[in-house]
Amino acid sequence: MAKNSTPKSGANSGIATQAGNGGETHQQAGAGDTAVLTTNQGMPISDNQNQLKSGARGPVLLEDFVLREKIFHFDHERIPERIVHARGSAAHGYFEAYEDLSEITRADLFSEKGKRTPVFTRFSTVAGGAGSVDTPRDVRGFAVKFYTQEGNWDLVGNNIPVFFIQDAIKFPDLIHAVKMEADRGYPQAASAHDTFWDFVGLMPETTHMIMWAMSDRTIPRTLRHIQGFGIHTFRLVNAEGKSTFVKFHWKPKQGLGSTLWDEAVKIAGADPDFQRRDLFEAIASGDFPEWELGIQAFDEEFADSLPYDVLDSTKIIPEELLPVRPIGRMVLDRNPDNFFAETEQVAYCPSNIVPGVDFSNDPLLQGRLFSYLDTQLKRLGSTNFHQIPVNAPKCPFGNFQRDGHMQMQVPQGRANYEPNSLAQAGEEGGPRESPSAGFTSFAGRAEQEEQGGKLRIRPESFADHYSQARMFFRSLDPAEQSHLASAVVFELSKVSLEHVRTRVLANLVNVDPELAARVADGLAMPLPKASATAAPVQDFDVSPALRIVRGPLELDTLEGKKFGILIADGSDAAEVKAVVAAVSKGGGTPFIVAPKVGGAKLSDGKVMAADGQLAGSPSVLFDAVAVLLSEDGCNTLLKEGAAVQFVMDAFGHLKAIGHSEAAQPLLDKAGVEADEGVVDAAKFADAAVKRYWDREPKVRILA
Ligand code: HDD
Repeated sequence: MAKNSTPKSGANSGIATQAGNGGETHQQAGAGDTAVLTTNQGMPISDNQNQLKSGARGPVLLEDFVLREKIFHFDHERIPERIVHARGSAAHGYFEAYEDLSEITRADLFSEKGKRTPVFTRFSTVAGGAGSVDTPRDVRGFAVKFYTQEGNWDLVGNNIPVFFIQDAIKFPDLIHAVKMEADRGYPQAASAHDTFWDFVGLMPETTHMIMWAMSDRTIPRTLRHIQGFGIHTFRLVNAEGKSTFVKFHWKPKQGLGSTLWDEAVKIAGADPDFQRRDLFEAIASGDFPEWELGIQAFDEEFADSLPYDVLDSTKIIPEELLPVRPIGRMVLDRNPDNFFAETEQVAYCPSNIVPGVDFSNDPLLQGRLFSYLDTQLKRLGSTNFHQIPVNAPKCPFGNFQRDGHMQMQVPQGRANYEPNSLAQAGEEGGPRESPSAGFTSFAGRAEQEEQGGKLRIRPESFADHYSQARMFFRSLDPAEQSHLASAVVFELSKVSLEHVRTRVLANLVNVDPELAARVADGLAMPLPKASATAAPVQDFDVSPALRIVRGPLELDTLEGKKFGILIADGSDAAEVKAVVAAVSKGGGTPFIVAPKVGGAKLSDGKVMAADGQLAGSPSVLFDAVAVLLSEDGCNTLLKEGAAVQFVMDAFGHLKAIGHSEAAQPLLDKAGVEADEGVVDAAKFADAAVKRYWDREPKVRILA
């Protein structure tokens, strides 16, 4: 063994300084800066490369406090990940009110037209761990922290307007059932397994949400293309104390978009961080995603007129029945500076509300009001988690709560109790309650108290589990209905317990006999009789607003989308440039793919650099592709599986394919058939604005 050398190093990497309480944290020095590397005690470090040893090749000394501090800190870097929604991506931004809403709420963020309130928004998957992939079939969390001038308001919703269960006491059962099975520790981030469907079959209240979960909603194209919902009925309360029921809706200005299942599975392999990367890159490039906040506002009389209970989180109020009124917009315009400090440590609590917002008696919401605060203590380790910059209010705040682990504030004086009369002695007396400006809970209706007594019951008005599931299924576009039926077949095919499959089928008969028959056929199982229902199933009017495919939020646009342009040596320079220009002009992002990342030599003799190598840039990463090859280039790529797959997947995923004439043999080899989505390179930008749903029966057998 060669003798160790003992190089000396003066490398300084950087130090972090933190502003005062509630301030923001900034990295102040990078490689090459002159700031001196120090220990956490501020002592300058002379050598960050070598431990302190007894002799050049001897053992390490316990005395090496520099080493011990560094390793000690490293050993404790991880904190418990969220039990649900562990994998998330977030961004800063602002909310801007469209109008003065003081008629229905005294909340300060809605008090005047144009008023801006900072936000921090975190999107997440639910079931997978923090290191799981971005594209499993799963609900997406949509949590917004509004830093209002009267405190933080957390609207902690999902991309689906209903929930699996009606009462919070079932949440641990639901989550245990969907997460990895207890003995084997798999499957990760997947609902396609025995225990989840066992729970679903036995809990018919999950049926409406199951329809959404098996629809294309749970395989979104990007996080920028999802809708958000507050789900529960909340209250907005004005200065006179008048309450209005509301449901909150976030509509993406980018439009709604989904993937196909085969595509989502392949993205997971090609880029496990696909959605995180997309959000980060879009914001970094100045393409700021935006959502419109809307409310469905209604009174008790309207609520009483509905054939379902507005306190039941498994129900929606169709937009056709009660339109969504836009009240503002959210723009996400800044990536976090540090993933851990912000995205990981952000602590949302549905119990964080502000004057002008209040809860309803929804039993799911009521349980959440306890759970989140409790969970933050376990995750962040201290009751002072509200002092972490991303969690701290941006308005002044103060009270007589003191001490605790990791207290960052340094309160002055003796006033740590109230009432006190220290001010009379010229000392600081501390803050006082404000009966006029402070939050007061909405008093509620007399009848609600009359229903009193301590009861563990599910109200009769929560009994219908199928009518809205039926409405949802029948509202979808036929393409989406096929995807949904196929998703149920896929998931149930992974269920090994036959009686579980049969029970789910029996529940599906109540939703829609034809859907149940399609699923039974897909499983090659007999169709059982309908299961018993607790309430008659009703035929509600369909709600076209619920569609993604050919629905009101599906936008035919290049904006905010990414397009893969496959080139190779000899590709026509003018043609490549024209396609790049057309895509860019429409607001899309062109991404050059070539066999080698250094690029390809085009017909004009110049090398065009690639954004990605073909093997690492499959077409699943793009919204549409252009294949611009010379005859020679095409001949070479005919022997490259990745090139054939690039085209084959684009076609199979119903994407537009623009191509040079010479690329035709590659298209033929990939099994591409002519249709309106397969076009000459010159027409690519026009064709690339959408997917070609009508192509699907040619490429896939669906249930
Ligand atoms: Fe929850 C996290 C959304 C019901 C208990 N939930 C969490 C997050 C979202 C939701 C988006 C992640 C927030 C973040 O980005 O940090 N949860 C919902 C929605 C629900 C819902 C839309 C129903 C309408 N949740 C729900 C119930 C309970 C919880 C009924 C417990 C009784 N949820 C939690 C939790 C989590 C959480 C365990 C995990 C980490 C955290 O809170 O901060 O407390």
